[in-house]
Amino acid sequence: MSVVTVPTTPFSGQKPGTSGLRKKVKVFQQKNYTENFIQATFTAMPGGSEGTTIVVGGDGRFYSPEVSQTILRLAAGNGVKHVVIGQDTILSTPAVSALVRSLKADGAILLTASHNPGGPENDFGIKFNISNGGPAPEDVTNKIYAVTEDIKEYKTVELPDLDLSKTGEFTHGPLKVTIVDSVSNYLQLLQEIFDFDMIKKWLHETSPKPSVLFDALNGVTGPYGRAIFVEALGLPESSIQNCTPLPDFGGLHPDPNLTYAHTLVERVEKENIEFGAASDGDGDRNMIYGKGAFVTPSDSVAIIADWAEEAIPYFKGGVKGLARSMPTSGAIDIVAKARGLECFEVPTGWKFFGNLMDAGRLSICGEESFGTGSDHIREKDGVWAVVAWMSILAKANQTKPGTDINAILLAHYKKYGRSFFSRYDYEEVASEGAEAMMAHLRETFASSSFAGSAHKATSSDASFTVAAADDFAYTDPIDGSVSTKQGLRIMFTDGSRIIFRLSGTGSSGATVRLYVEKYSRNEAEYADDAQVGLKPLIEVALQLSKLQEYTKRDKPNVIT
Ligand code: VG1
Ligand code: CO
Repeated sequence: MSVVTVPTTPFSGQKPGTSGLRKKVKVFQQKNYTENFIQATFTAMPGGSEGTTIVVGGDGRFYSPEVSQTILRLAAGNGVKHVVIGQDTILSTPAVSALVRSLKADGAILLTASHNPGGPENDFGIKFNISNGGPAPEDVTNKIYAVTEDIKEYKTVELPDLDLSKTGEFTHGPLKVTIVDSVSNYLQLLQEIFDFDMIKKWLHETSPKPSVLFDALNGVTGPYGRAIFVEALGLPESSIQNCTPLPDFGGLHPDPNLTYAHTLVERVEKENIEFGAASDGDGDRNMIYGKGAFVTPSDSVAIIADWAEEAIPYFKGGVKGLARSMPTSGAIDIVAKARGLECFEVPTGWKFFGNLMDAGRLSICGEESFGTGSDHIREKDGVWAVVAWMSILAKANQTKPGTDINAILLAHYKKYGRSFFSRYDYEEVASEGAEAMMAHLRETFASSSFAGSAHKATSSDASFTVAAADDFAYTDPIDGSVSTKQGLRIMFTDGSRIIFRLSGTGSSGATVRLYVEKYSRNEAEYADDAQVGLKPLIEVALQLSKLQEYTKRDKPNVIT
């Protein structure tokens, strides 16, 4: 079977965003659209695609079966030697990262739009990961984009569809294809990281037994949830829900937060469930929610970092360093300081953590967007975070039986203070309005009188004085690469912050993200609702940005 060169013409806008190329399914279905992007990925692969081994997986969303076959054909056309692919293409994003690392593969292609809804009318996505198992850094994604801009042909081998439903080794034209079980490699990794026996003791030998509910939101983590919670930890079938991956996620928006994972929240509250958790479409996000206790992701990573050495065998030898994305609250910085660890602040997107991990300077990190993880792989890892929290509870219960999520949170606040944090998302606003608002803020920042100016809330006497304002830029401490325009931030003299960013994961229009943070050492406030404490700051943010005027929106779509 010979390689065929097919002429094509470029499509505009094939620029990977925060986490790959995400567009409506209909956009990917255009003739040659997907082929162009995959060809550009092979062309831009560091070291080239000839003779390589690549991993292919995804969340099983609509259009994945077709694109999997396209990838096999173009991989053959581009001289790839070996493709390792999940059964029915199902592999969570963390499982792909783990496989790349354990097989020492040269890279991976992930078919996912993460937490974005799926189905013929919704989103599809393609993401390239490099040989460390992490998302391609900006120099690679920029190269992919540059290739798509003047692509003239793609290389393919006219192969029939390969049946991906059975595991095993196959010869497919010039390719060796290994179809792997979706779960086993990843499950083995988690069993090496955590003390499953300790968790089992807590689950089965505490009286009364703590109840658990895991919700996969019909995304990719269903089979992982069943293997871990039901089969390995011996929990009843009723402790998992929505655990069959569906191409359209059963119509759900597979994003684990209080808005989209509300059936989990309702069951936890109604059935007095101690430990609830959810993950997103591709399995890299997580939400931890116990009865009356929502753990904000910024607190979650700080608490995991604080407990890691004690509760998780993987970290027994010590934690190397900590990190967070810029908008994430400073709760983890406080833990780092107390423990004498380095702490890094990187731009939004998991790709920025990879170099630090590869250099041995980072063990645990997180993003406010329900992303938590460690250097066991190079992606954030939803199920890992859930098992990390179970480990913390199991450990805490050894010395203090009855410790629940709320108790862990309050103990943490008492020790370190509380960082109140919230994010407002204004989705699908007109791009021009969103850009104009950002331009207005940049102009405001440029004025010499902005630093030092005081801003009063509308509904109270609270007032905030600007200490500094900037457009966040990051220089990677390992390779020196510079990323600019990563979010507009205003720091106030009391340590509070307001940040504005435009999302890089949407598939149409613009999404404005507004992040607010306020730190408190006042014990009387620790149990407060974050929305109440942050209200004055949000009012100031809306005034300063003129958000309502520019976006014509008086309410966010989602508050987290
Ligand atoms: C969002 C989050 C970011 C996260 C990214 C990918 O990006 O804010 O923290 O890394 O999604 O997550 P943005 O540019 O839309 O703000 V996932 O679960 O989509 O891979
Ligand atoms: Co995701």
